Parts: sequence; structure tokens; C-alpha cells
Amino acid sequence: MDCPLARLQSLALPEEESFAGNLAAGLARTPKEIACKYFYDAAGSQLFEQICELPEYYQTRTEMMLLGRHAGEIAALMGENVELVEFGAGSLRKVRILLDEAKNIGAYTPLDISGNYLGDVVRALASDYPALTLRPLIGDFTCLLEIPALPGNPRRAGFFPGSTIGNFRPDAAAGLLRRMRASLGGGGLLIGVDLVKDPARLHAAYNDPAGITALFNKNLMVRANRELGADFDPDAFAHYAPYNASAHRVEMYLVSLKRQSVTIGSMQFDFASGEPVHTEDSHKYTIESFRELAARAGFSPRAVWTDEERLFSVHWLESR
Ligand code: AVI
Repeated sequence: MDCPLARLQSLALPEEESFAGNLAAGLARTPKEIACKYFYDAAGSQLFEQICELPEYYQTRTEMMLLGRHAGEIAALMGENVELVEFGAGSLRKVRILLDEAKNIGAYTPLDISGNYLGDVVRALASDYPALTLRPLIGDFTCLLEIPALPGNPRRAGFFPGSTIGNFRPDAAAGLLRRMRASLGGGGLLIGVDLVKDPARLHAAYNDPAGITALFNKNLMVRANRELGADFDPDAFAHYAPYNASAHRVEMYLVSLKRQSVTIGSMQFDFASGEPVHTEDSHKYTIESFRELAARAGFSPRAVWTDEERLFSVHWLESR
């Protein structure tokens, strides 16, 4: 059998900013901040998987329901002989819903920054879909990527589920969509986007009573202790995730519960009592405001699917 790992290729990776460098720079700033991309070490990725199963976190199950319900229509819009390129592939759970229905997807290119993880999940996919051409790529989806053409030049379609686009400020999100459009060489993009809704519902999704989102947030400090020898006391910080209705986003912070100092190597950082460290933004869109953003990025918004409660949306965008 053709082993997909033998073909695991690396696209040019940008000079990765180290966790240590980002943390030191972010904690020296006022207000303090830590970039949300550092949530996803092995422990953080597992906590995120647990978040996806929470009753309050409607996003994952609603998106999966929408993909299943409309897979036939989605397949028809993609056309014949398709190479599906998934940006930030993760667990590959959602693509299976499409692959089960869309027999026109002949090739699948999952792209992820973590080669080890990608290798494992792709191995499992390969045995379940033996007829599929699998071409896993290691790369950073936030960059402009030169994805080599596959034999037969299948038509490319992008896949970016999970409302990860919401973790970028709108201008950065438009830039990211523009780069994806260029990387796809003019193909369409299937993208999941969380919607504005009752603030209480949004608040509940990021403040679960089981405390998993708090652990996910505090994992940034646990990770810094483990990897960088920092001496954060995660219990001395509170998880705080309010919905900022005028900016249409959930903001996440770790708030210092007392006046304290933390050392990371030879550096010391002082925290006032009540001082916040910003860790994430999760922007929410209306269907119209997301379609406008997509148009700014050079896409023509075509089909959109949403659930009965209008919690989540899945968009099919075509390159202009
Ligand atoms: C990955 N991303 C879309 C999630 C979100 O909802 O913004 C990350 C997350 N943060 C807290 N809970 C989930």
C-alpha cells in the first residue's frame, strides 16, 4: 500500500516565533497579552477536544450537523475531480463527514503545523478511505503557501471549519482569507463561522461550569512552567471571558487575583491585583457581516447554511 507518510512534505515554514520570546514580549506590554496560538500544545489540544464535547459549546456539534445535512449540496457546488485542502487540519473528524458523501473528492491535502500529529491522524484516514489520494503537508496556514499541483491538476477547494477565522481580528481575517484564496489558486472555500447571538449563550459557551475552558486558558501558564521553568501559580489567576457586544467578540483573559511577581528564567514580571492578561478574541459575525468580509478578500459568497436557532453558519465562497 502507498504509505501517506512517505509523502509527508514540508512547505517552507516561517521563522517560528518561540513561545519564550512571545511570552516575554507579551508580558512586558501594557496591557499584558499572550498569543492564543500557544494554547495548542498536547495538553491544550486535548482540553480543546473536551471543550468541543461540552453541552454549552454548541459550535462543534452544530457545524458537524450542518456538514452532514448539506454534504450532497456542498459536493455538487465543488464540482468534479476535487482536491480538498484543509487549513489547520487537526483531528480530521469533520472532513470524514464530507468524504463519506462527496465521491467527487478524489484527493485530500490536510495541512497542519504539527507533523507528528498529522502523521498519526492521516494514517487512520488512509485505511478508512483507500481510494483517496492523500497528500499531508506540514505548513502554517496563516502564510501564503505554494501548494504543488497534483497529477491531473484537480480543481482545488479549501476547507476551514471550526470558526478559527474568529480568532483573528477582522482586518487580519480578511488578509488570511486573501492568502488562502491565493494558495488555492482560485478555487472555492468552505468555511465555518460562529454567529452573533444572545450574549448569555455566548457567555455560557466560554464559561462552562465544569471549568474546562478555565483549564484551557490557564494551560498557557502551566505550559510556561513546564517548558520554560516559569513559576506561575495558575490558582492565583482567574479565567475571565466576557462577551464584548460592541466589538462582537468573546474576549479571554487571565486576571491576577493579587499583587504578585512571576519569574521566567532571569526575567521578572510584576502583576497588580486585578491586572488582566489578554489571551484570546473569538469574533462572532452575522451572515451578512461575514459575507462582506469574504467579499473584501476577493471571494464571491455563494451558498450559506445555518441551523434552526442560527447558532452557527457554514459558507461556500467562490474566488472572483
Ligand atoms: C479554536 N477556536 C475557534 C475556539 C473559539 O471558540 O474561539 C477556541 C476556544 N477558546 C475557548 N473555547 C474555545
